[in-house]
Amino acid sequence: MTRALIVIDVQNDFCPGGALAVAEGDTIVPGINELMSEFDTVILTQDWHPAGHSSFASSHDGKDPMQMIDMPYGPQVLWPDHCIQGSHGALFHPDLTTDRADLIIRKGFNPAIDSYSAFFENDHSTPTGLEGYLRTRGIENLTMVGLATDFCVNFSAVDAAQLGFIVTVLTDLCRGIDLDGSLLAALDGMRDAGVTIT
Ligand code: VGL
Ligand code: ZN
Repeated sequence: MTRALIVIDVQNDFCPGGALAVAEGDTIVPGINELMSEFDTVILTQDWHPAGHSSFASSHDGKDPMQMIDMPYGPQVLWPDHCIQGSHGALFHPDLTTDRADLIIRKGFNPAIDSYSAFFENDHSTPTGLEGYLRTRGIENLTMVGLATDFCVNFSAVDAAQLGFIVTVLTDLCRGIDLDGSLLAALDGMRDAGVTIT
């Protein structure tokens, strides 16, 4: 069975010193680089927002980062400005091996909708195209690593499992944000969706 490694959002803004830093986010980079040699196909995802994106607290009067807001597609956490297209923060961590990537999929570019998942925007219906890419290449088995465990890794893994892919998340090579218990909830949700967690 054809397998792919999907490396989620290992970008400067999610690493220490970045705008939405995940604790120890940078420590997973060497392990991810080593793991790439075990896969024929490596895919990277890149959070890629236009300035003024609707998921930024700064785009909403009187709102602070980490507050919730109701969007037409459901509840949405408001984030600090991060991963702005073309910015240093949106670049991959400088030590991440990017040469092995067959595909770099960018997400979150729609100003009105956030996109945690590599498969669908947060309306859970607008596709990114990744499903078609994988299916047309005959890839059925996915291993996911990266940032953040409880947001983009979680949403990507659950969507992939629901689409019928065989999904494993290697938690040693992920780090989480953990907002109000979101890390444990994400691990439970991924298991419930049929994702193998190691
Ligand atoms: C992410 C929050 C906002 C992630 C992206 O990569 O997990 N989290 N944008
Ligand atoms: Zn984002």
